[in-house]
Amino acid sequence: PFEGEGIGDKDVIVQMFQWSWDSIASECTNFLGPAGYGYVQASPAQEHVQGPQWWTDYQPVSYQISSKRGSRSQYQAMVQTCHAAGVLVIADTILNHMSGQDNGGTGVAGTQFQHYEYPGLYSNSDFHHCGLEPGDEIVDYTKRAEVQTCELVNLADLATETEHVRAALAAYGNDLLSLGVDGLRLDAAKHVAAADLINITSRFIRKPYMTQEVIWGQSDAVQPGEYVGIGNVQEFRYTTALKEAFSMTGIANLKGLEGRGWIASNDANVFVANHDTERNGGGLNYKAASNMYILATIFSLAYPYGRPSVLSGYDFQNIDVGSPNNGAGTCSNNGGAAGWLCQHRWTAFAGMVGWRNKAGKAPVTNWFASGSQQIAFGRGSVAFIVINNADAHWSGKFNTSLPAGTYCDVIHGTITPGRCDQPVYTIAKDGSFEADIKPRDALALHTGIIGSSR
Ligand code: LM2
Ligand code: CA
Repeated sequence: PFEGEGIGDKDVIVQMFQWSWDSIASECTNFLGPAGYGYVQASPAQEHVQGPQWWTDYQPVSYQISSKRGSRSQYQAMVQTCHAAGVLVIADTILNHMSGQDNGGTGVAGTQFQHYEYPGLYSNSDFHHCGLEPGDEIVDYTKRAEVQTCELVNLADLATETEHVRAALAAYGNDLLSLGVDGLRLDAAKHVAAADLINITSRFIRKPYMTQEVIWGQSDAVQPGEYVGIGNVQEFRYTTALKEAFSMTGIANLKGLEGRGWIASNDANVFVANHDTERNGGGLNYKAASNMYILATIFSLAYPYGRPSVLSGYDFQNIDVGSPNNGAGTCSNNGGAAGWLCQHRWTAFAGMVGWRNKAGKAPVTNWFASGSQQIAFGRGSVAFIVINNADAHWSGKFNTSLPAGTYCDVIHGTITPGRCDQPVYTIAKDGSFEADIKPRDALALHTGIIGSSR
């Protein structure tokens, strides 16, 4: 458990990729809080290298809270505003490395740096110089020392086993915690020895929610299970499995995600896409054909495995391009605007956040599959979902454990609390209902939104 855990039952994280602090604050008030999102994950907050690309944020040059997304005071105001809206804040933190630019430069807050020299903070001996590969670059993931002490894409690799570095990283985390941050994403956690992370995080002034990026690889020396106990571990096998199931092998085989040797549900953080996988093909992304990205996200919110993250990003043609609209996130009613996608507002996604909050810890009930691409299941007697990932209609009678009554389909109906537009389904006394689900579509009912108000 971490402090703040248990505030309501809201466990969904939304990653507001590259949104400015001011725009996240507004969105907490205007949408994220009312929709029931539990956490907002913001882009890295510390000073970083200059440049138009999004990934400048992952090259720290100092731990001043000052980035392309806004100032320290704007960051603090975002945390306060989100808290007032009932949304906790997760900071993306980079403990593994500093910048990767061989020639040095000036950071976005004015800090002058060289590769391996960050005045007043780190100098050459605070970095690993692994000597195992040309340019000290990580190439062989079967070698533990190489993965953890060589360089990830030339990024100066911190000597996280040393007292000076540990103290500096703990101070960076504690500064964020002092601003009211509730959780931390530990970027590139796999590249830092678990023992080093245990030492650093044990110095925190309180225990935040933590989610660690440990990308699984079949023959990798460093395995995700090593990081359980420090905090949640991101289960990338889930991301791959959903991509394969929805695009090829069929979603009927998604039943029972524990017992596959993955991270246990309580320790896992899962997603259909993050900012890396939506660019590198490691998972589905918003460009996927046949509604697969939407259906996969609906599944991730419905199924009780791991803590789900929903990515909210922007339309891109080129994988390096930075955020649109000068970083100011902007949405329309139930969609994006000014280049932003605003996935968090999509009717199906926002409706499923409410569905998941209602389902809580209730177990899977009434699982039913028709062929390999059509599934339906309930969560206890409070929620029921039908996902049709086939190119044909799925019509017939569905058996649920829901009480008799009329229910709103939160996949298509608007999410104004307590109100339902359309369509409405009637559950009979025996728990059954009739429906016709269109190809590559879904239907979701729960007891939090009953009946029709018009
Ligand atoms: C992560 N997790 O482990 C982030 O999720 C991922 O987005 C980061 O890569 C990576 N680790 C380092 O924090 C991104 C981006 C890279 C980019 C780095 C550093 O995907 O392309 O690398 O951030 O900004 C860029 C250049 C690369 C260059 C490097 C250093 O693309 O060619 O390497 O900067 O100058 C020579
Ligand atoms: Ca390292």
